[in-house]
Amino acid sequence: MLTVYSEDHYLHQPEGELYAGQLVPPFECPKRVEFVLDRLRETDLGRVVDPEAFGEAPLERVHDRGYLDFLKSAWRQWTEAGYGHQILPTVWPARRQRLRIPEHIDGKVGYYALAAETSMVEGTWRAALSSAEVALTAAKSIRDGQGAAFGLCRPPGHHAAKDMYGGYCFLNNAAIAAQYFLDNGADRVAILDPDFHHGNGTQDIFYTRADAFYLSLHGEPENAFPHFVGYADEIGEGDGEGFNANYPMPPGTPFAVWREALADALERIGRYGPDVLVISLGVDTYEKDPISFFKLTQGDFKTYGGMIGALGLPTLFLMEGGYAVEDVGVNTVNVLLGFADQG
Ligand code: 5XA
Ligand code: ZN
Repeated sequence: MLTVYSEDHYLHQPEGELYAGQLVPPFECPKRVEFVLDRLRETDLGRVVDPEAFGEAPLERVHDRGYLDFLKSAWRQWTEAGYGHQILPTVWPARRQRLRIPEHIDGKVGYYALAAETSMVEGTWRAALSSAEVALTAAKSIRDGQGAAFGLCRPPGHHAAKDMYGGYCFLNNAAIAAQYFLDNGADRVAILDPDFHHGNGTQDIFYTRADAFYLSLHGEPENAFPHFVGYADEIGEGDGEGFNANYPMPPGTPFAVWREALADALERIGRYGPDVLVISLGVDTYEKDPISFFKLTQGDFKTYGGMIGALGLPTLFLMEGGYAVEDVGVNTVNVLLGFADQG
């Protein structure tokens, strides 16, 4: 299986993350990707190649132009205001306030941010753009006939909505890739999101559409980020009704329960009959993950990779979360190996 990877992710290294009342070293860090690369090489899964340039046109297919301009210029505006270190939101449009985009960078950051744990630095835009190009290059290889590919994306993407960043995400790599398939010959795409967190951004982007079926297995919003979305009764709207499926699960969920949800999701994907499947591959469902509460073991990742492979669909895997850093490589590659064994 081909892997696409860019060193540009090193440009995004915020100083700290707001977590549990303090600034801590970011959970979402370059080491995660280093462990995945090491494991890919150890297991000889396939070639690792650089991404191609795609420019901004594929991003504009799923994100607002004003949002993209904000991401591109945020660091300049931040430093022109006399600020430094890293961009952090401090104010939001709260209930009964106006949804107008303010002039001051503090207001703009609050307008476009959905959470405060996600800092931006000077290289964030370049890293996010390269991450999207990693996804697009892997998608292109599938469009050109490969059965599967892996985009080792960093930063991740599934929380990024049309016009919001947060949850460590800036550009929605899975949505950009799914739209790329639709713009290049596919009639229907399914996006399966087994990351521990609900992919609010992907849901947001495709919620009223029938050409992309989004299915997410995640920690229930009562107890897990992003907290205000991801309930089972969110089934899509308008033309999209019936093409959004959420499987929220409680703290302590073991693989035996989780795999039932996955089996149901896979069955629905099979009935939908997509031309291609995009997987938001987060491995923060792992029992040792420091910010999550499911109980999957290392072997479970291989098992569920095999379940996905049994569908027999062209499949694009894109890296999302996973923070038990030293085990992220084994867990991620286990999914790919399980898939390849079945494929
Ligand atoms: O999939 N999303 C993540 O792993 C990010 C969660 C951020 C929680 N503050
Ligand atoms: Zn996650």
